[in-house]
Amino acid sequence: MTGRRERKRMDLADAAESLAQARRLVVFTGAGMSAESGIATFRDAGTGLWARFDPRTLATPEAFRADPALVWGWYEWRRAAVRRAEPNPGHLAVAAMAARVPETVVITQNVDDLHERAGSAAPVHLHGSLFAPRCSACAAPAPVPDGAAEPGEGRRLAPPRCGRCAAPVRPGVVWFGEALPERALEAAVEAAYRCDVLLTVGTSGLVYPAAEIPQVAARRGGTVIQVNPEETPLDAVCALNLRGPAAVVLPALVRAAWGDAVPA
Ligand code: BJW
Ligand code: ZN
Repeated sequence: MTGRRERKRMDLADAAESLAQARRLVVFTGAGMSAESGIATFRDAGTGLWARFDPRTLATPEAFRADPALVWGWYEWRRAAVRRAEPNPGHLAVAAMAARVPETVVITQNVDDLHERAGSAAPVHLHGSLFAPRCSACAAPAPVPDGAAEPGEGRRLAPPRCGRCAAPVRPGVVWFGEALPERALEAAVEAAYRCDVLLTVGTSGLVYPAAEIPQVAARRGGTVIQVNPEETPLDAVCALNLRGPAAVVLPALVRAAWGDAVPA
């Protein structure tokens, strides 16, 4: 009989073999990717943002219209936390994969910049970015505030005004009920369509259309491998489920695939 530990080791070896042979790789990430950098996820019990804050009053266009200072203050607080955070060994492992697989596309639902800071040059940001504020009326890009006026948790802060039309500036993220950025979604679907391996990391797979991306890869015959300490609805489309934290499993995967260390 195969013990659980032995099964886990074999799954890692199988995943590493797929990775080492991949010519076109997609790494699809969610909030769990940045959890070990100290950035809260959304839906983890107790620690997730949605356990402490109501998404209806913070992450919808209606919420911003009703109380722009509440919403802007919340996102300024979160951007400050991201600025203080550092990429974790999982982010570094993703960059290391891109250096080894001929064609790698990193697709993230995260609004932080930790993939970029770890060396993944141009991740596709499906849900926008904390570092791309824009006008809520004319969509003109607005400067990223320097963070000097960092509000505390839950504190209101009036948003700056657009330099072109004076309407309030909004966070450059995708709220519930809003369309995803067209070019990002197209690039993500195309990469999923073409890849031979898709690694889905740290996402609950509950938010659509992003959750379609691993499903597209699976339907097209790509090998989908999941890294997550918990079960998710994506288990069903995954050939291999590596249960564990991203900052541990991803470096182990790189070592098993290419036999060299990930720069720490
Ligand atoms: C670890 C770990 C470790 C922990 N290592 N792993 C019913 C059915 C289907 C769809 C809908 C529906 N009703 C409404 C919808 C649509 C809606 C939706 O999907 N809702 C569902 C929640 C039901 N979707 C939308 O509204 C989207 N837009 C849309 O559909 O537009 C249609 C349209 C078309 C044309 C014109 C107009 C409209 C937009 C969705 C936007 C999502 N926005 C957010 C906020 C972004 C800004 C911000 O940061 O504030 O995006 S919500 C939030 O969820 C955020 C995330 O990117 C997203 C996904 O979350 P993620 O990353 O998966 O995190 P968690 O917390 O859920 O999971 C963390 C995982 O990590 C867990 O599995 C842990 O186990 C794991 N983990 N530690 C590895 N160390
Ligand atoms: Zn404007």
